[in-house]
Parts: sequence; C-alpha cells; structure tokens
Amino acid sequence: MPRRISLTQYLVEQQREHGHIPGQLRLLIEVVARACKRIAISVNKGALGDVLGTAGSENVQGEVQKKLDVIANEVLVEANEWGGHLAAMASEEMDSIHVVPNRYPQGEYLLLFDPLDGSSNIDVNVSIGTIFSVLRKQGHTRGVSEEDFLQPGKHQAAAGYCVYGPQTTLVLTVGSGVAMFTLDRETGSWLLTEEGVQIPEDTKEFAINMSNMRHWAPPVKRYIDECLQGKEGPRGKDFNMRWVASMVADVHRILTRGGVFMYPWDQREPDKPGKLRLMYEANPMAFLVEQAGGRATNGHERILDIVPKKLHERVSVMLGSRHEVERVTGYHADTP
Ligand code: AHM
Ligand code: MG
Repeated sequence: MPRRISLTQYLVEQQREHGHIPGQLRLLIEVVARACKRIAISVNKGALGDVLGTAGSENVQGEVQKKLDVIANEVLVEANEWGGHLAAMASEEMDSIHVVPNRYPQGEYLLLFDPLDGSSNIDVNVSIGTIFSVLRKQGHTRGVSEEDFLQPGKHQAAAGYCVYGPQTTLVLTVGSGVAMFTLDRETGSWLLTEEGVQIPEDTKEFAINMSNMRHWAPPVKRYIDECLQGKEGPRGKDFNMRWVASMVADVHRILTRGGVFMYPWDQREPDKPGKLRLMYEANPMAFLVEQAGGRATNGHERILDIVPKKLHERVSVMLGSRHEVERVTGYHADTP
C-alpha cells in the first residue's frame, strides 16, 4: 500500500530531500493541480452546469471548440498568470502564446497545455483529461517569445495529466519517476495512490484507431497485421485492442497495465506528420512514459529529441511498452 501523503507533501519531499524541484516549480505544479480540480467540478456538472456542446468557435487548427475546451483553457490561464512563477503559457486552444501581463511578476517557467483532451468524448460522458508540460526559459534575455518555447521535450522540467474518469487522477513526473494522486472529493486533497510507476516491457494490448488502417504507412500496417494474426502469426500470441479516443485515458491504461498506443502518420494528409500535437500531447506523455520505463518515438526517432519548429507542430506517436515500441520503430528502419 503506497504512503497516503498529499501532493504538497510529495512535492516538498522532492524539493527538500531529492533536490529535484525548485520552489517556483513546486508552486507551479500546485497551481496546475488546483486548476484541474476546478475543471473536474465543471466536467462533473455536465448538462446541469450547461457545459456540454460546442462553443461556436474554432481553434487555430480549424477544430470546432467545445464549451469545456474554452472553459478549461480559461481556468488554466487565470489560475497561472498571477503567481509569479511563469513567463508565458501556450495552449492547444490559443493561436499564440499568452505572456504573463505586466501587472504581475514574471517567473522563469513556461507552461504548455492541452486543456481538455479527448474533446469528442465530452458529450458522451467518457473519460477526458488535461495534459501539461513545463519548460524553463533558457538564457537571461528580457521578455519572452514563441522561440523560447521551441525546445525539445527532453528539456521538460515536469509534465503530467489529470484524467477526469470514474476517479479524478493526477499523474506527474518531475524527472524522478512517475507518481499518481487521486482526488479525495470529501477533503478536496490530492493523495498519493501510486509511485514508482513502471510499464511492463511486454504486452498483448494495442491502441490505435483501426478505422484508419487503409491509410497507414507499410511499417504500421505490418505491425498491426502481425498482432491481428494472433497465436498463429509471427508474434505467437493473441492481442487485445482498446481505443478510448482520449489520449489521457489510453496512456493512463498503459501506465497502469502496459500496452502500446499509436497515432501514426496517415496518407490522407501526407504533409502532416500526424494528428497529435508535439508540444501539448506527445512531449508530456513521452516524458511520463520514459520515466515509467517505456519508450516513445515517432517511428524514426525518440519524441523527446525532436526540436520543434513551430508551436502547434504535429507528430506521429508510438508509445508504451518498451519492446513493442522498439519493434514498430524497427519496422520503420527496415522500410526504405
Ligand atoms: P483533442 O485534443 O482535440 O481532443 O484531440 C486529440 C485526441 C486524442 O485524445 C485521441 O487519442 C485522438 O484525438 C482520437 O482521435 P480519433 O477521434 O481520430 O480516434
Ligand atoms: Mg488533445
């Protein structure tokens, strides 16, 4: 049974005993966790809080925004702008970066988030989540610009997500393993329910949107085709499939019991590397997965090594149990 300590105690331990996190970062994580609690309240109200349905607007990627996309974005921006720990924020739902206004002190951290991941699941009452990533502004130049955000994921100081499901769970890494905290609704506190999370190296479970199969590149087709052949095929075992269509929920399952998740490149949009966003989705999840002993690549290279060229960059994603990600990445290397 894990130690039932609070998120605050955990962060103080990380700061004091392990020297992993400076005070500003601790404050930042606590503020993000508090914002997630507020988002969880709105999510739970559902139709009673008039938070379902579309907002009548589009984001920078041309996707229709749901009311909860907009609400969650506002909650995160408002909660984080005045604390003095941040220089700027970037979000999947905002066209450009949001610099901390002059009336507040500026900190050295940069916060990136997908405020409400799994938007297509909001109205149907299936798990959704918030994903976040923290970078540190490099150098001592005054002011902050989009350029400051364009750092590879391996520079992340912290990353995590909150999944709004049957339980509300916050999953966090500050670079020293992965810890999970469950929201105790009676006391309003986040309590540690798992630490030292490890993803099994092998698995018999994959997650991919199978309806896109005819559009995938040959290495991904080969990998899935071999899984589908089961015991009689080259893998010699039967595979199970799960696809929630909320990356947070699929990654949460993988951190809990293993598996492999893929959202690969697809020939319908040949110029787009993939559907998911590097900075708001792939990088934080890749950091968590690697910290739990898994792997995360785009089929060719480690996701955390990719140097972004633009804020809203997209990427092909394969992550989870080490041996499976190595296998499908190897199939890409075999294909000329
Ligand atoms: P969103 O951030 O707009 O919700 O989109 C990302 C989501 C992921 O959570 C999920 O893995 C994927 O889109 C599902 O896509 P699809 O509906 O094509 O299966
Ligand atoms: Mg998303």
